[in-house]
Amino acid sequence: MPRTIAVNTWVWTSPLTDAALEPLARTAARMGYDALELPLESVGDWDPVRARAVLDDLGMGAVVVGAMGPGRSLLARAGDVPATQDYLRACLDAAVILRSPVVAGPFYAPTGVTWRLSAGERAAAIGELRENLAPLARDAADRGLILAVEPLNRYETSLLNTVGQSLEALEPLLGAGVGLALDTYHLNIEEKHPAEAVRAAGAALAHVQVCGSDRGAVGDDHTDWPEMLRALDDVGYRGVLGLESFTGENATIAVAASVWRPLAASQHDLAARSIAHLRALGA
Ligand code: LER
Repeated sequence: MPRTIAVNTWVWTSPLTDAALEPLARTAARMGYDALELPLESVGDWDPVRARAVLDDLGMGAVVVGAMGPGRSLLARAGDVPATQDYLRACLDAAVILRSPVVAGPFYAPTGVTWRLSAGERAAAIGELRENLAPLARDAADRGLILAVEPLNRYETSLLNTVGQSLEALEPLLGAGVGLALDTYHLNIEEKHPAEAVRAAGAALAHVQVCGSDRGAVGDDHTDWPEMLRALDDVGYRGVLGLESFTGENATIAVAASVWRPLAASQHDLAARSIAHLRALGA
C-alpha cells in the first residue's frame, strides 16, 4: 500500500497565501504528491475553506503546520503564551476544515531562539510546557486531532532536541491529543541512529517530515532511506510523509532554517527528485 506523501508549500513560498495555494497544489499534484503541508504563519494568510475546495478538486489531502515565529511560545520567557494558545486553537480549527489528521510543529518556543538551561531550569520549563500544552491537548482530542510536537536541532531550540527528551517531556500528555512530529533533518543532526529514534518514538509518532540531510532532495544525501522506511514500518506508522524544505528567498524561514544556498538545481527539482526517490523505494 503506497504511503501518503505530501510536500510543504515552504519549498516554494513563504508566507503561503490564497493566491499561491492553488498553483502550488496543481504543481504538487502533477508531480504525484498526494497531499500538501500547509503552514499557517499568520491566521488569515489563507482561507481553510477555500484551500479545502482546491484540494478536493485535485483529490489531495492536507496537513496543517504551525509556525513558531518570533514571540510565539508556550514558555513565558520566550513569548506570549495566551496569544500562542489562541493561535494553536486557530490551527486546530483549520485542521478540522481541511481534514488534516494532525497539526505539526515545534510547539514550545520560537524557532531559532536558544538559551542556556541548568537542570533545574529545564525541569521548570518542562513543567510550564506541560501546563500550557494541556488545555490545547484537550482541544485537539475533542476535535479528534493530534498536536504533533516536533523536536528541533540544537541550533534552533534549547528545549527538545531528541526523541528521548521529547518522550520524557510530553509523557503525561501523549496519546490524548499529543504526539510527536519527527523530521529526518533534525534526526540526522541530533540522534546517534535516526531509524532507532523512530523506533523509540513508536506509537507516539504522529507525523513525519522528510528531506535530505542538507535539507535538499530525499535520496541525494547520506540518509539510509530504506532503513528509515523499515523503521516506520516497524512502528506501524501509516501517516503522511511530508517533504519539508525551504526557499532561501524568504527572510523569516530562511534565517530560522539557515538556508544560505540553493539545495538543489531548483525548488521544483528538489520536490520532484524527492518523491521519485521515495516511490522508487516503494513508499
Ligand atoms: C520547522 O518545522 C523546522 O523544521 C525548522 O527547521 C524550521 O526552521
